[in-house]
Amino acid sequence: MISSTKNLVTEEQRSELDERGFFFTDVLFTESEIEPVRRECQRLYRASIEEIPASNTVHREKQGLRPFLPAPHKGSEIIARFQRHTVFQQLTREIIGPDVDQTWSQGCLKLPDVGAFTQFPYHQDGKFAEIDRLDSGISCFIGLGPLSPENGTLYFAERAHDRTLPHTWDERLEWWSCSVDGLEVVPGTLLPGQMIVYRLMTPHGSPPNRTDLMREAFLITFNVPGIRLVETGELFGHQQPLLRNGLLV
Ligand SMILES: O=C(O)CCC(=O)C(=O)O
Repeated sequence: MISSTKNLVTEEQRSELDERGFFFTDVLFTESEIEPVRRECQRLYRASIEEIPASNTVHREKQGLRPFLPAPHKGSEIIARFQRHTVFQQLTREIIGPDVDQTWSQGCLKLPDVGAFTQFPYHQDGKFAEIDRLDSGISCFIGLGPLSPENGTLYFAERAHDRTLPHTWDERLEWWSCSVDGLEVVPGTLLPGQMIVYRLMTPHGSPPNRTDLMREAFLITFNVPGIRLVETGELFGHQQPLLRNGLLV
């Protein structure tokens, strides 16, 4: 249970975020909070496949195996409510400050693997979207079900979030890829309702799902308001206000 007077982030977790680029939380969401989000991600996943014309078999197959489910709050009131949960308010107030926007979110489902297509090469999110405030944001990778190396959970590379690593484009996986040789990597083994909080430049990637069951996770990113793309100066991401002056908007 989260109390508004006690800090959610311990001194040790704060140091880990600064030094390693990530920290693990306890289980912070109950089963009755996580299960509806899990079911909504499943519904949005099925709907996303139906939206692809039957003639586009390649796209349908890719979306079926390694779905891209951005901005799930737009299609689900339940997820929209979850994204404003007290845990996110308290966490971001303590790490980012009194003014916070939700800048990104996505359902992260991964089907039992075919052809090693369900892996994600190591990358830094700043490579996908170079924004002007890479230093102040955080992402939360949350277990909607159990997450393990076997089912393709995310791994995080330590102590590299203070620099930009060279990336190359992986044509087959359609993803940026960087080397983490020489870095310590840690698997995000999580229980449902537990999460890893990491910096936007923390290198992360995941192996294929080698189990017979779907891997179910959720990703949400927060930052100060008014984040812009460096190249164009355009506002970036969802721009969903969460906190102003420390209070829920
Ligand atoms: O779902 C995954 O395992 C990886 C997702 C990811 O790294 C990303 O979207 O940046």
